[in-house]
Amino acid sequence: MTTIALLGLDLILGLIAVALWAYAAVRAQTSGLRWAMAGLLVVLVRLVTVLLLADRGWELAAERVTVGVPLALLAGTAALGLLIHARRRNRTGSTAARTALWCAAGASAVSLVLTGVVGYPGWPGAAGHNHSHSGGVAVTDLRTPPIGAARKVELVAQTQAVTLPSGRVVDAWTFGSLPGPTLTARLGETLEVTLRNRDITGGVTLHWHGLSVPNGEDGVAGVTQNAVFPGDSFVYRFRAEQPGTFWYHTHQHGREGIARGLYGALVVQPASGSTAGVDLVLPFHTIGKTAILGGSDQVQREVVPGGTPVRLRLVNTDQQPRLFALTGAAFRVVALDGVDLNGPTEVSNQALRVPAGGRYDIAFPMPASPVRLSVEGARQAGLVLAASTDAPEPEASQPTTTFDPTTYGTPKPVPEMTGEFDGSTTIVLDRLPRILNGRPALAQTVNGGVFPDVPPVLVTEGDLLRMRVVNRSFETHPMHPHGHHVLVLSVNGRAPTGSPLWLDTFDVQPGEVWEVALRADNPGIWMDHCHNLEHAAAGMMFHLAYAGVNTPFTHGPGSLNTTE
Ligand SMILES: [Cu+2]
Repeated sequence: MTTIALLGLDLILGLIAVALWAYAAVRAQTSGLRWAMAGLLVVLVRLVTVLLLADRGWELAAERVTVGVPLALLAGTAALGLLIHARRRNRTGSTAARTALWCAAGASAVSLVLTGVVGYPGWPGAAGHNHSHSGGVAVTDLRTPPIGAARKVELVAQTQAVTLPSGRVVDAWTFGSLPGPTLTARLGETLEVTLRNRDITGGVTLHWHGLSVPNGEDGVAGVTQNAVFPGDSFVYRFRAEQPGTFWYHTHQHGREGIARGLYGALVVQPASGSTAGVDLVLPFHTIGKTAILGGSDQVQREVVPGGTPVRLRLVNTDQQPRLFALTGAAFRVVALDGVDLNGPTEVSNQALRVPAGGRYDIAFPMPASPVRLSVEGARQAGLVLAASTDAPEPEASQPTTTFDPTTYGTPKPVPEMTGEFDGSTTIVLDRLPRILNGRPALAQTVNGGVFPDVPPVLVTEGDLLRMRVVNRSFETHPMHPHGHHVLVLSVNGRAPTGSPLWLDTFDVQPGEVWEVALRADNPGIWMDHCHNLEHAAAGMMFHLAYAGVNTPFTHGPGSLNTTE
C-alpha cells in the first residue's frame, strides 16, 4: 500500500470511528453495543495503519502513534467496558455509559484535530526570525565586483500584448518577449544583466534558478534586495561556473509575475563553446489556459538531417509537474537541473516527469524518420523534428511508464559529499489551518509554521548538512533550495542506484520522504521553498541562513517586497 493511501485511509478510518461512536451513544439503549464494537474495531485498524505509516517515516505519524490513536483506543475501550457493565446490570439507560460513548467519539475527533490542525511537530513557536542583528556580513556585501570583460545584457520588464504563432493575443508581463530572451554564457564568462522595470507596477527582480551565484545577486525581494519598481533598475553580475540549463524569473510576487510571463531560459555552454548539432531550449509554460513550448503555442517544425546530434533542454516553468514524451527516437537523459548524469543509457517509451522549476536535458542522434516532443495535457503545443518539411507528423505518444532518475545511469563516488555530517535538519511539509498574512487560511506549512514564522535552518560555512524532507500533505511539493545543488541520499529510504543525483528542484510527492545532502559553500541568506508558487505564497518557504550573515531588507506587511 502506498504511503499516500495509508494517509488517506487513516483519515477515513478516523472519520468513521467518530461516526460509529457517536451513533453508539445515540443508540446506547438499543443497538449501541454493536456500534461500539464496530467503533473499537475501526480504531484497532487505525492503529495498524498508523504503525505502518510510522515505519515509512516517523514524522508522517508521530502524533498519531504517541497521542491520537492511543487516546481514541483508551476512550473507546473504557466506553465499551462501561456499556457492557451497564447491560449486565440491566441498566441500559446508564448515563455513565452514554457519556463514555460520547467521550470515545470525542477522543477520535481529537486525534483527527491533532493531525489536521496541530500537525507535526506541534504548534510552531510564535517568534519569527530576524537576521538584522549587528555584526557579520551583509548580503549586500556578497556581490560580484564589476569587471570590464563581462557579457552585457539588458532586460526590460514590461506589460506587453504578445501575439502568439496561432494568432492568439495574450496580455503578458515580459522581459521583452515571451518567454524572455534565452541568455547564454560560456563557462567562466561573467554575465552582467541590467534589469529595468518599465511598467510592472508591483515590482520585479531577477532570480537565476539553479545557478549558485553570490547571495547578493540572487534576486529575492526582501531578502537579497528590494523589488525594482517602474523607472528603477538593478545590475546583476555573476560568473557562469556551471555548464548546463538554467532559467531566470522574477522573485517579487512570482506567483503572479512568472505565470504572466516574467521568465526566460539561461544556458551555460562548455568553455569550448556550443555543442555540435541542434541544441534547442524548450521552456514549457502555461499562460492563462494557453500552453507554450519554447515560444510557440502550436506544433513547431524544425528541419534536421538524419544523423545530426540533437540536444533538447526541457524546462518546466509552470506550477505543476509536467510529463514530456518523445516519440520516434530513443534518447539519453544527459543532465538534470544543469548537472550532467554519469553513464546515461538509452531510454525509450518513458515519460519524463519534470518538476515545477526543474530541467531535463535529453540527447539523441536524429533518426531518418520524424521525431515528436509532446507534453501531456497540451495537445496544441509541441515540436516535430524531421529531415524534410513535408514528412508526416508522428502522433504524440502516451508512454505508460515514467522515467525514474534514482535508478538511471552509473554510480560514481562523490568524495566532496562524504564524511561526517556537521548537522541535520528535518523539514515537514503539510497543509494546516494557520494565520497567513494576518488572515486565517488553509496554509502550506513547514514544520507546522508559515513563512516568515518558520525558524531558519542555520549553517556555518563549510558544513555538510543532511536534510530530511517529509511530505505529510496530499499535494506534490517541488522543493527548491537557492544557491546550492543538493545530492540525493535516499527517496523513501532507498538510496539511488544509478548516477549521483544533484538537484536544485526535487518533487517531494505526497507521503514521500527525501534525504539530501547540502554542502554549505556559498554564504548568504538563501530562500528554500516550494516552487509551486501558490504553495510558496501560502507559506511554504524558509531560509537557509549562514552564521554571521545579515540582511537589511524586509518583507511582508509594511514593506513593498513580496518574497515569493
Ligand atoms: Cu508545494
